[in-house]
Amino acid sequence: NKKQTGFPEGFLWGGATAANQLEGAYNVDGKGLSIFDMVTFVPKEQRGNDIEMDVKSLKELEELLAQGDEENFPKRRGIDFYNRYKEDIALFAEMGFKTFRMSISWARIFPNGDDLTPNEEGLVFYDKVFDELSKYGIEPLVTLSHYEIPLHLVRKYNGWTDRRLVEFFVRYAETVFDHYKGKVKYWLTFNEINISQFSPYIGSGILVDQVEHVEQAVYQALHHQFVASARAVKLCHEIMPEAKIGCMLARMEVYPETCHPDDVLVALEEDQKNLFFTDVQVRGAYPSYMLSYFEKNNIKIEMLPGDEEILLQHPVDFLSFSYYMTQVASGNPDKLKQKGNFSSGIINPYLKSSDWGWQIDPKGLRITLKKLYDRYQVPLFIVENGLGAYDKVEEDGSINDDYRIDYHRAHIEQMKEAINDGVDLIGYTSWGCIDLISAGTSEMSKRYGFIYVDQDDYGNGSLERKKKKSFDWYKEVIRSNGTNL
Ligand code: P53
Repeated sequence: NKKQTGFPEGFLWGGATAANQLEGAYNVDGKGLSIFDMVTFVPKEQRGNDIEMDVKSLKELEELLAQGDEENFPKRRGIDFYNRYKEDIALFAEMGFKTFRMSISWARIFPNGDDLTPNEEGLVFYDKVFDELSKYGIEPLVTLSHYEIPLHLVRKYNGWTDRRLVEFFVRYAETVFDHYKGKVKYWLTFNEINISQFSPYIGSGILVDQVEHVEQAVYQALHHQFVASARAVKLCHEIMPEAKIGCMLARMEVYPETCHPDDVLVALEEDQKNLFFTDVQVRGAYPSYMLSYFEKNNIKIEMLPGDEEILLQHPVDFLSFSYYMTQVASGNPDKLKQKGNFSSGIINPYLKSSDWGWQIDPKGLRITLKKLYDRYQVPLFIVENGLGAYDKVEEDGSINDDYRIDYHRAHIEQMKEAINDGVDLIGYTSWGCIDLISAGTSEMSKRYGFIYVDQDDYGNGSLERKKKKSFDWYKEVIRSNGTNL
């Protein structure tokens, strides 16, 4: 009954990225197109919301395909990690990273998604990356699917609405488990599996004009992902008994706007809509509140015999999540129509916002850690957290990102409190440890890194890497295992 005080020995400090946001080389060495290769940069003035990433119709998709240039599609160029991974990994090693979160681009391994055999050149690329990480003793943490559905699966099957995607994904998972066993010990199945609730295209490869009832299609697609994820968990354990595999949730902690019971009830229900995913993936079954929601909203999930067993028998080993902000809910429906913080219409008056309107809430991280641990009692892993901000390069070349240091310090302090309160937290990988293309807006100027990358929103720049002030700060955090903040 020994109680943990402060960060445990072996805590997995590091940084997080995704293939589609940093690799570039989108059509090189046999890689197929993936969903994010089709998303264009929209300047701030023309953007409706803070996430603008869905392709909504087949017609739109065909028009984008016909454009065929790189300029408007920042995710196609990324930050050229494909060619610069050695230099970048050396910088991560200099910061003392214990772990590096990255994703394998599904379309590099199976260019169409439904191919029968993998693309060897794709496999070779990640071998080189894992070998480079291993030189420095950095453990890779690998996401199998981070918004990187092969585009062919969208055009031919309308994404995850089609049950056949389960087999394609399982083939992909088995291929990479077999190939990289011994090199990768930590795996995640689907990044932010709940994102389909906001973005059917990015989360599930669904073109909404191709379906009659969007919510029905989304939850059916999610069922297929749950089954695919559980089968990947099973395979992972069979092929690599020493490996650990987790789920990944974009955690949306929801506060009631007031203590009015109507507000509290709506906040609870919003929270359930978010925790539904981990209820399935950690507890292994659909929760009754969701079955009731399906009934009320005329959603019918088609399950095959054996689906419920596979979910129950193969829950994940740990729960990972991204944490950027909290939400506010109200029982008054009019309030939700206002434009406010991310998905909800209401701004929390007690919190400051980032330049993108994401409300900064370090204590909310502690609340969420405690809530998740109470509910699930499995190890937790924060695999994304960070501040998207404009950075300024001074005349002497320095980048003084004290705001970023303050953000991470405040969150890490709350993580420490949560550990002291008894939460089993195994790691922290800060998002975009090197500047990369924004998922939501395809901007380069929304920067998260400890390492600056010289490139603008239009792809101009030398791609030179520079250490920001936060680089040395984070290095000391890791060296002191979270003691010197
Ligand atoms: P960007 C929305 C809300 C919370 C997390 O996002 C989100 C999104 C999508 O924008 O995505 C995660 O780049 C995602 C990363 C992404 C990161 O948050 O829009 O897993 O791929 O880059 C930050 O600022």
